[in-house]
Amino acid sequence: MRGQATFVDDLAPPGCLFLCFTRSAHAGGVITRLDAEPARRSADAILTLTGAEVAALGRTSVNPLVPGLCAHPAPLLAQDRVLCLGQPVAAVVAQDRWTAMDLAESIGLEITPDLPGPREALRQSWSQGDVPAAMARADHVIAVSVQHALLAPMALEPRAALAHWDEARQVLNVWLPTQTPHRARLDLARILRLSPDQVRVIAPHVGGSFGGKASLYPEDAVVALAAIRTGRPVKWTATRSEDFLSATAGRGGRMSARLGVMADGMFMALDVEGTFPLGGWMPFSGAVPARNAGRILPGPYRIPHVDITVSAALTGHAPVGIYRGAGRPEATLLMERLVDAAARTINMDPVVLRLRNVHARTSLPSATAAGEIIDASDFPGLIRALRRRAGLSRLRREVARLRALGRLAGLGVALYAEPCGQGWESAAISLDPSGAILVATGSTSQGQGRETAAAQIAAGALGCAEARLRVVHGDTALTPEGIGALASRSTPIGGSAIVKAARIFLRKARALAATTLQAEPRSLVRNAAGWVSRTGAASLSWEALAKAAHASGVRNRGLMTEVRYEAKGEAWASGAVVATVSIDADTGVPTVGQIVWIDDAGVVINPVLLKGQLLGGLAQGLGEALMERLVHDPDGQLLTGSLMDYRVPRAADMPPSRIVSRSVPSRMNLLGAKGAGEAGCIGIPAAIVNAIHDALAPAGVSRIDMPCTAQTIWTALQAQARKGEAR
Ligand code: SMO
Repeated sequence: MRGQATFVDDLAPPGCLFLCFTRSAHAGGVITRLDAEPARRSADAILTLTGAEVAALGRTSVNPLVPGLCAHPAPLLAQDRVLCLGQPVAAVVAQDRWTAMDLAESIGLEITPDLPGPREALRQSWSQGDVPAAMARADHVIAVSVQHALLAPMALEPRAALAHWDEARQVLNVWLPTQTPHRARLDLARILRLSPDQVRVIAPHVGGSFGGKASLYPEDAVVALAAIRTGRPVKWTATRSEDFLSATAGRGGRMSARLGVMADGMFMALDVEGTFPLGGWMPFSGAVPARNAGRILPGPYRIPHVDITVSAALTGHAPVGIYRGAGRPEATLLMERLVDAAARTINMDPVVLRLRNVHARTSLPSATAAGEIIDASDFPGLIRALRRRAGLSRLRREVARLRALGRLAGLGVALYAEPCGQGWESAAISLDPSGAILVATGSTSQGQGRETAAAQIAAGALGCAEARLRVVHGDTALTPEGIGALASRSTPIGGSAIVKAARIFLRKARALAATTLQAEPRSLVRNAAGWVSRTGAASLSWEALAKAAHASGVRNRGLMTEVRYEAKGEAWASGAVVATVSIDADTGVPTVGQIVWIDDAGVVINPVLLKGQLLGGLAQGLGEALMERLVHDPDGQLLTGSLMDYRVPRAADMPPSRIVSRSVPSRMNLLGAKGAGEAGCIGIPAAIVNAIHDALAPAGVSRIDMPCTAQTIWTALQAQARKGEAR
């Protein structure tokens, strides 16, 4: 940790101006007065923009992922009415951020509140078999309903944008902390009516994203427009409060399900209804959480009859987008709550019940009832490993001991299956004149160490030292058009693209080396320095090959290799988690005793980076389970607009945890890798919440929604105690 990273806010080009937004203080309504004159008249305001100035420009974009989806993109600034709390209504550019803030506050804004109520924008269903008949045949029908809190993705670095119009070249340069620079470039070009060639997006060091920086924000485009209009560099950095108010949130869905179970524990039928909030407009990936929550059910379990429906509706708060896990935590928590509730009903060990219903290792890859193909995975192996490695029976004895002492203690198990790494990614490899090998990836780094993993993957595939490699990423001018870092896809897909490019590059390099050495291509082998003939008589270093290639005058003499790699299918990561919890009966304070987690991320590239990803996800999963919640009052006002009110986990909150890798290689990509970044947010909350329900079951409490705070638990305990007294 050296403090030497350069984030967007650290960039301060000469003459840089600052932009601030005037935002809606209402969760919806009609703009009855917008008076920007105080700012326009001020000598300090270099530019003032309102909805009128941007009306003719484009809007943000929405991925039409779900058939029949009704897209609600955002205008750059509110037009006539505000769509949600925090929506930007006007922008002012000044010499410095404090002046810009004062000027933004000087703008007169009156809104007649009008909260339209939820309006459905998408709906999707998956169906197989005959659910009503199977439910009728089932010995038990278990019902579970889960309400997810709305969460803040909470990257350490808030949103920011810096833009500069290069008048001489007629190019717009935009520095954005983004997960998807190429998509941002295309969006900006379309919105601002420029050709994509005229836009360059650069993501410098990014201080975490977690889905919150996956889609272009209207603010980003306003900053770019201001740069074009002023001819000066213009920067905006969101305050933490601004991010709470107007950056995309995550989760917030309600999942209700019925599971039909036979007396011997076999799952027969699953019936699910999920409803998700969208906020006031839809970011690019707005449909993803609802769609993922539906399509990955029933997760690791074989269930012959399923009916799954998810829908999402516009609401009056900040837009909801993907957040670490994006629908998978919702599907997983639902299934794992159902399985535990079923185990309680039929009085069976929840671990045995899981073993009875999971897909067998030998039957995978295969299709789920929802029509998705689960990658090679070993669910029974994960459960057995959990039993062994976690010492499940020892943990259970400990819980029993605490219960015998009259304490509230519980143990929760969760199993998850997590599709990740779908679609394509790009990579380009070239040899520069010095003999260095440039590896450009369409994927980007958000601080999770992509550069390191990419270098390792390239060095392995090229058979050369990492010192020879230079990894280029996050700059649309220097990397081939790509997707970016999201959906746990960077290693499985982005990494495989590098492998594919490396194979082609090596073939071309071998041919060129053979020509240069006047040898047969097949007589050459690679070593760390370059190429050498099998007899050892002739050799050509990468430096010499670079000279030969560049002397020819043709760019790299054809060595430059650019590929798009498309995965065969989705890599499904999976895992099993056990958590123990004790609860203080007087205060409701829950304490996680320990977590043991067996994770299958497929072939592991870098164990240190993997551990970082898993631990980070564990922390955010813990926050979701126990602490985090964005709260709005009935008028739609945000009550948790700062870190004083929105509780994120801190180092001291981390429970003792053990993470064990147990890899089954993916069959879906060249590396055999699966995703890892989101796993912690998927498996950890389900295990903790199951442990809390296990602890509270003896007290008669059967439903606690996340975050399972002391207050929520205490209130539920009190309600049960009153019920007991009434009897
Ligand atoms: S929630 Mo992620 O950045 O796909």
